[in-house]
Amino acid sequence: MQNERTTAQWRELDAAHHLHPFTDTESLNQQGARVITKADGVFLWDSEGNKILDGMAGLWCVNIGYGRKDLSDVAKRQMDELAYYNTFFKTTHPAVVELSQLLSEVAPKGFSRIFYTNSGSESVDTMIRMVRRYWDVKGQPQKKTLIGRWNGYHGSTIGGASLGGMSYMHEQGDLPIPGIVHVEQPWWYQYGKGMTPDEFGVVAARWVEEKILEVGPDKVAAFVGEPIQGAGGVIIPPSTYWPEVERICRQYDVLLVADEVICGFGRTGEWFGHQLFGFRPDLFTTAKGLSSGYLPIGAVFVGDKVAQGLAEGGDFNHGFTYSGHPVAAAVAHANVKALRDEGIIDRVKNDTGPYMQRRWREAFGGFEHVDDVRGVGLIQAFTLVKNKAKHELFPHWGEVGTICRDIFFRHNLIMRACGDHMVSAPPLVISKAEIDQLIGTAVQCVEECEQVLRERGFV
Ligand code: PXG
Repeated sequence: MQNERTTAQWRELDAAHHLHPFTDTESLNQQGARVITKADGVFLWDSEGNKILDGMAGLWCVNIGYGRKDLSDVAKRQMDELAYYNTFFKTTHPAVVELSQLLSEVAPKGFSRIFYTNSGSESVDTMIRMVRRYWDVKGQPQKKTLIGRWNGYHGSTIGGASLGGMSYMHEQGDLPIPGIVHVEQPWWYQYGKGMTPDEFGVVAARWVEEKILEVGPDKVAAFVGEPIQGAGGVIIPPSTYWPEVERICRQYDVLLVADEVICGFGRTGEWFGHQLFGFRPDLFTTAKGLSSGYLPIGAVFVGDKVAQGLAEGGDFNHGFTYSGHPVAAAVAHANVKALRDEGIIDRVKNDTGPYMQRRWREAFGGFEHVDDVRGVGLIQAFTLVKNKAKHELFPHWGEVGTICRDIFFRHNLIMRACGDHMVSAPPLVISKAEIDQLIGTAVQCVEECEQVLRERGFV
């Protein structure tokens, strides 16, 4: 289809009719969007024939890599057999049953029940309704408040955007909704001055306790966090943080929720990010890597305690037309099975992940304006800073990141700027040679970026 029109025509029609997410429409339309036409493995091609290394796995989701014909074959077979049926009124279908069994096998023990959605945002909104319903059933209907974190990201629906801590989202549309409050993120580099990371981890966890006490433990339903904040710029909490948060949640009878939309399905080298940090959530939300982005599907993994509580309440009046969609479920099943049976997640943990992390630190540790070089598995980042010794950031957060991101783009490497954090999360099937290529190009780009910063008087 893409060959029927020229790039200029695609751009013109896109500008005329397509509203893009998180985009200043006028400025995009002046520039024209980049038209992506095909993909294979870790590479994309645009309509001009450029081959682009996708250092972001799409939007942190194409864990299995592009171009897996076995997944498209499964989709076709399922569409031919049963393209759609719902799971509302006492019906089910083989695709959703098979997927549910497989997910309960790859999940930690005690997560044997799964509720389906179509996206991460819907998973988060589903989770919000579940935890509130849980406390209703338990006879504590006043326990309604959820605690999220500043700079956390939980999606774009009204619930997800409220729970997330992106103030530029809250500013549009009177968010957060009532019953959602935030605590500061566990970002040692910025907030942990004078403390070791481990000391800071405990201090940051105690912010959760302070908020619980401020709201009143009898009113707090849940604390929700990404094991590693993704869209917030790959903020990896110190190892002391999550165990202390878990202890606090147990002490005050507050449900603990991990948002695994980015960390889930192997990104950190574990199946789920909470396993890396050694804590046990009561529920966790997923999407993205569940189907590697081949079709939209999300899932909430409900721990036994909450599943039991919800069951005691009879009907849970929530669900989507496409909850457990057969084609999405069949593709997710094939994807998860391949992640497991082809040893893709094991490789991230034991081989390509450690290789990436070693090379990443060697490559970026020496730059004058790059600091906090960090990562685990195949999620990594560094921060562009004005002064390393003082941990001093640039004054207009995001300005330098955008300059750097545009340089990457020109060099046909996709990395994401989250403010001045430069982040990468490639498909989990990336080879060592491709990691070398990614890092080689990125180093060139950062050299160019530092040069531009000097020329333009930023440093
Ligand atoms: N939770 C987390 C942790 C996420 O990262 C969502 C929920 C929402 O998922 P959906 O499928 O509704 O988008 C996300 C999504 C970025 C970026 O620019 C990150 C996300 C989505 C879009 C862009 O880093 N994460």
